[in-house]
Amino acid sequence: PSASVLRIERIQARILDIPTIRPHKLSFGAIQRQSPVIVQLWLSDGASGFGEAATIGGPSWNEESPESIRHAIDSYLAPAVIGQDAGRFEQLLQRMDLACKGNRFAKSAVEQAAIDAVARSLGLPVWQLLGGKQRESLPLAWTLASGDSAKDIEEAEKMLAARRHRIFKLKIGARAPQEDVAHVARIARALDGRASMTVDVNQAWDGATARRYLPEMIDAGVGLIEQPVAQWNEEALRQLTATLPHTALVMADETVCTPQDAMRLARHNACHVFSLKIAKHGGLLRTRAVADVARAADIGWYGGTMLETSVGSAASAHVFATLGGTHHNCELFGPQLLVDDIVEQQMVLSDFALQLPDGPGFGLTVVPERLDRFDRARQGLTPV
Ligand code: MUC
Ligand code: MG
Repeated sequence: PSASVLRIERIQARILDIPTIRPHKLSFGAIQRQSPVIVQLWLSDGASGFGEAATIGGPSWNEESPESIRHAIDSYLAPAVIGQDAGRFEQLLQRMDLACKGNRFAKSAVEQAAIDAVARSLGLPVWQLLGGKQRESLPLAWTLASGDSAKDIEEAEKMLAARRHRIFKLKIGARAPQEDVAHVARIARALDGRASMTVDVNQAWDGATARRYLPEMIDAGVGLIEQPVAQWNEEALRQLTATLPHTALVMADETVCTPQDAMRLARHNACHVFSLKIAKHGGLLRTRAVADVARAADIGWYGGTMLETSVGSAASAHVFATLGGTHHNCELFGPQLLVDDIVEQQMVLSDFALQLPDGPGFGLTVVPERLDRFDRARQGLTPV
């Protein structure tokens, strides 16, 4: 073996608990804290890198939870990659796939940490290792999810005045659909053409409800509709994509995880846009694979989030910056929804857009004391 090979020496995964600045209400429940799993990975030359896997509400967004992620890493994924050449990213993914089915969030955190570590060791930004950047910034959406129209309008006005966000995603699906229509219409009227609006139903509706109520939301001004029906309900997604007014686009989120999911959706013309998320795809390389299917199928992409800290958000920003094709903005606002962060300096937000960091690795510096402060084992908290 060549002396320049960077071997993986050690991997540590810890669960942090960080409160949100306000309750964040989704169709399946409200969250008041995030519990990201932060992975640190050390190389034989002494360099180290970080990765992150965050879920929303334990295992209620999909099957993985902070506890399952840490368990998969400690018991199966770390043993599969320790001692291996960290720079062979695809081979690391294959070894992890052999050792462990599914568990893509967990694999994503390990892959991120390996890529960050190798990039730092080489003194290069991660976007450089992924093929080079095509953009310096990404327009950044904010999610209005207090559950209260007046509070949401006040929050949106503040964001507009501060020139932070003019794209708003509304979380709906918890209440009766008529109430959601009224809520969306109130916000749309108040913002009156000054912002664009997305609704995310997080799988709450059946096909009939979606067909009945989405046209009213589109009339009110909604331009992007995210995961209106259950993850499995591709037939309803397809019908909506074919029949809704052309002023709105249908976006798959929970339904599009693997490149094979992407192929199936593309073959059936089941959506206009994929929400890309490094966690659900299983890392940065798989995110690029899903984005490649999107581009080949004339499907657009949106830079999605699982409400990560700055570590996972920067990892996402790096891969999103390398993508071509039609993009529909990003929502990497996790750091702003949390009361505190684990890095020295967050990514810069200016003029309604997130600016891509340029330093080595993901371009941010993790503060070890902050990891300690939020570490679940030290805080003595229990799962959500
Ligand atoms: C989701 O399903 O998109 C992203 C933003 C937000 O508010 O919730 C998430 C999850
Ligand atoms: Mg979503």
